[in-house]
Amino acid sequence: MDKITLSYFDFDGGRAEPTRIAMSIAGITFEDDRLSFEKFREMRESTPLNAVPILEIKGKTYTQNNAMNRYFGKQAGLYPSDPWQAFLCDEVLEMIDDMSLAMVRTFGLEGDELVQARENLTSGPFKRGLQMLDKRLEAAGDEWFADNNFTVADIKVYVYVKRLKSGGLDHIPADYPDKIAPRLVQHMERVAAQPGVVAYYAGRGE
Ligand SMILES: N[C@@H](CCC(=O)N[C@@H](CS)C(=O)NCC(=O)O)C(=O)O
Repeated sequence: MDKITLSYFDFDGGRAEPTRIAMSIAGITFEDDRLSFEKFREMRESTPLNAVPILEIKGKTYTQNNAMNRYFGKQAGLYPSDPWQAFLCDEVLEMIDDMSLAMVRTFGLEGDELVQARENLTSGPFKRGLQMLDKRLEAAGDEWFADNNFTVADIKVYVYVKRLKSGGLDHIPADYPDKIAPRLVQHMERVAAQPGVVAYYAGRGE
């Protein structure tokens, strides 16, 4: 089999973690190339869009995390075949990307500016986004986001809510998701207990 390398920052979150999990569930062997920020700065200009994640297959480099999620999600049985259910899955994938972008715009801020920017997020786009996801989950049957099945949309929301609940993001209290969207916290625990997710983290020695 051709060597596959997924390059992204060295943490269990962000735009590559759902792809790592989907690839693991699909049983695909890949090099999990984890970059320090310094290493990324060095190689940034050599990447196609000056950004990661990037995927290398047969010496060619590919971009766009949700394309990766769909591609490996299909191989893992984690992507709906029904077009409407696929749309519901995609809507969730893109919503999380929008929220990630809003968060990234606050990186590098400090002091009062950071406090204000994070408060704007938690009272604005994050609140709206989490509440909408909470409603979507309820409408889908309160278990999975699409297809009445565990899909890449569930993995994407799981990774994001886990990050919000980590307490590692300044001025976003760890109980923020519990207050805004309690269904998503229960959902996070449901996803964490999925055998494929348990096996992925066990395989990483966690
Ligand atoms: N649309 C791209 C966005 C990729 C992206 O913006 N990645 C961020 C990290 S999550 C990045 O590499 N930022 C570095 C920079 O802009 O210098 C995707 O979906 O993969």
